[in-house]
Amino acid sequence: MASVSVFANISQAPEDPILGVTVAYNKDSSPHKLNLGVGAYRTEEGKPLVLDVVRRAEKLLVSDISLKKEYLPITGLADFNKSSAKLILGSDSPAIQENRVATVQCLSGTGSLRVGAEFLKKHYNQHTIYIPSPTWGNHPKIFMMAGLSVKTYRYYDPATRGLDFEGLQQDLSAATSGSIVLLHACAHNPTGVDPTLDQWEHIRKLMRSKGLLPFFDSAYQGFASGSLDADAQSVRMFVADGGECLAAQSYAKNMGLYGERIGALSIVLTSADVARKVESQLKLVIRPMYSSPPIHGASIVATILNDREMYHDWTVELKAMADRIISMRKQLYDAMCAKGTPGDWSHIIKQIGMFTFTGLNPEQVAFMTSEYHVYMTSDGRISMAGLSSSKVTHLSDAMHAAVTRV
Ligand code: KET
Repeated sequence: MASVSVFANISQAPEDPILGVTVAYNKDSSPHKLNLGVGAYRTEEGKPLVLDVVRRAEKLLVSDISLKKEYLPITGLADFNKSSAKLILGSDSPAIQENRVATVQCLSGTGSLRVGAEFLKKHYNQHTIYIPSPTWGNHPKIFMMAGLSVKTYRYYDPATRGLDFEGLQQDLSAATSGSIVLLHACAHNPTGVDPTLDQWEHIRKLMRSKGLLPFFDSAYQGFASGSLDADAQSVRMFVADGGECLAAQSYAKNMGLYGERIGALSIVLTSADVARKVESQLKLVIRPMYSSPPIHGASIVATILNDREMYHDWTVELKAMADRIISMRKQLYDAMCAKGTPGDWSHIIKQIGMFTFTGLNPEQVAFMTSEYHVYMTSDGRISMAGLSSSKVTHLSDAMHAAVTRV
């Protein structure tokens, strides 16, 4: 047999800008190494966390011998879909009561975005999607791979380290009518900057007046404010006006179910008749991609969402995660102030959600990694959820050195 591969000319692909940070971290043998790359929650001891309520749900599932491992329907577990729609739209949502929502279980947030994108490419008359600048690095790739054309709208102003509300409004006003607009439901990644409710209302009016189609990415519900309802307000404002929208939900972060790959896509429509037809078409999108979704994660989520006591216990654990992140912000900010590091670091406590968008440049990030074994994405984003009290001094030392020496 010939020893030359038919793939001999293939080129080595670069690591993923976010998940590749963990690959590099794993190769580092330093005892001081710190992974602030991927947005994954760690305890004060720096350990991954499986929520207590998730363990309880899993015990119930394992001991229930009536449960089978049969294929789920193409659309997923019905109980899961219903509860997921209620979680994002509100339990009293008229759209749900009127059967105007088509919900399908998907492979976490990413899979939900991809299924939504494939559906839009096939059935929507506009193929341009506007995403914020900056945004989660996988967004442009997901939408491009689905065949949509990706444009950006201004979102973040580095000068104020806040929302570029003027730029956002100008860009959305200039968008072709009917275009799709990707919106982060809360806890914008990577900037940690969200519009106020008042600004959301302006965005809603502007988008509706131009017939722009909202596609919400909700990967951090509960992580921005600690409240599931407060973090869904942006989506609910758009649904309350009776108009249509899409929402991709992930349970990776808020239930700590990262590797279970569990999420949902909901499409809110104007009538039950259209919702039924949309659901039938979503099945045709899903079936040739992965046939039907996995059962375990959906069963965990459905168990928790459908049991009053477990649901309550989840909200308590979620709030505790959100609070620990807020406490990390305060500790890091205090440490930077105590050192007198040049610059204004108040954005560390003003930004919300899992990340701080530090403003550090790629050279400073590279320096922190090589000299201090601190791993983070090259855009200067740090996952506050990966930090713990015992590591704050190390991180602030690294940041101080980067700012004063690079
Ligand atoms: N949307 C946003 C905004 C997001 O930050 C992530 C994940 C996802 C969707 C998808 O998550 P999923 O695990 O498919 O439910 N973000 C983190 C992890 C990653 O990049 O995959 C991150 O930014 O670190």
